[in-house]
Amino acid sequence: MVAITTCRAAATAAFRAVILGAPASGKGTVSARIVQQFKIAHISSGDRLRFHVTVGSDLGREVKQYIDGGNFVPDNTMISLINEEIESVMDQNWLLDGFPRTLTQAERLQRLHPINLVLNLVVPTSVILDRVRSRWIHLPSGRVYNIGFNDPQVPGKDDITGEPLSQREDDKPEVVQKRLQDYATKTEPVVRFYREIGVLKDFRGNTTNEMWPAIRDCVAQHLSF
Ligand code: G5P
Ligand code: MG
Repeated sequence: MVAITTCRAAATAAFRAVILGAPASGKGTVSARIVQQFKIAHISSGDRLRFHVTVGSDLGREVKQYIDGGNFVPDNTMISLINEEIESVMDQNWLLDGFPRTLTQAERLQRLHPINLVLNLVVPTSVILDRVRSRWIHLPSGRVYNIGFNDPQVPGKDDITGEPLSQREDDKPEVVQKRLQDYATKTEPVVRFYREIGVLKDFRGNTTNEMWPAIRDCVAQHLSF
């Protein structure tokens, strides 16, 4: 399957982007490439939440049960966390990953910080189920590996720090099924919301590598405006 899209740049001053896609569709992987190539700020809601869980903050204690069970964290908690994160990078171009994922979150975000580009990753479910089985992450940084796709240099260790890698509680098969169902019922309305506004671009494929050239060109075109 080949990535297809046309990406027309919007006449906007700053890059205010969102990357959408089902669990394990490659949002984090694509975001890392965008950050590396275009030097923009990246805010991953899942990485921020897992960081709070790891350091044992009040927020981390509050959200751990939701994340481990594959349930959405309440909208108000998410909106205030992400709004704070956005405020800290308002002088830069930024990309949100994992937020918004309910219509309430999307509408609130659009009022606070209007989004002008949404990259929508569409990857078949069978591919996603294969990926989560082989995913390993470095919890403190959010760096992500996949056995056979982007292996760590030393098995089980993070490339940068040498610290141990772990598997996510919510990558257990039964939890992944629930996350995929929630995506279909609660996040597909967000896809429709952005499509109606006219800022959404679809990228379809089985691998990140085949989708990447079209995504890269789209971001470059948007940034050059
Ligand atoms: P997250 O962390 O936002 P998800 O479910 O949206 O979780 P996830 O699982 O982080 O998304 P991803 O970022 O889309 O997936 O994908 P990825 O990590 O880049 O890639 C998946 C794997 O595939 C990796 O191992 C990668 O190396 C590999 N891979 C990538 N491309 C390829 C390829 O081409 N080939 C192969 N073979 N492998 C590849 O949210 C987690 C939880 O936090 C809460 C919820 O509880 C949520 O479940 N949460 C929120 N709750 C409410 N509202 C919000 N806005 C929330 N945000 C987070
Ligand atoms: Mg991710």
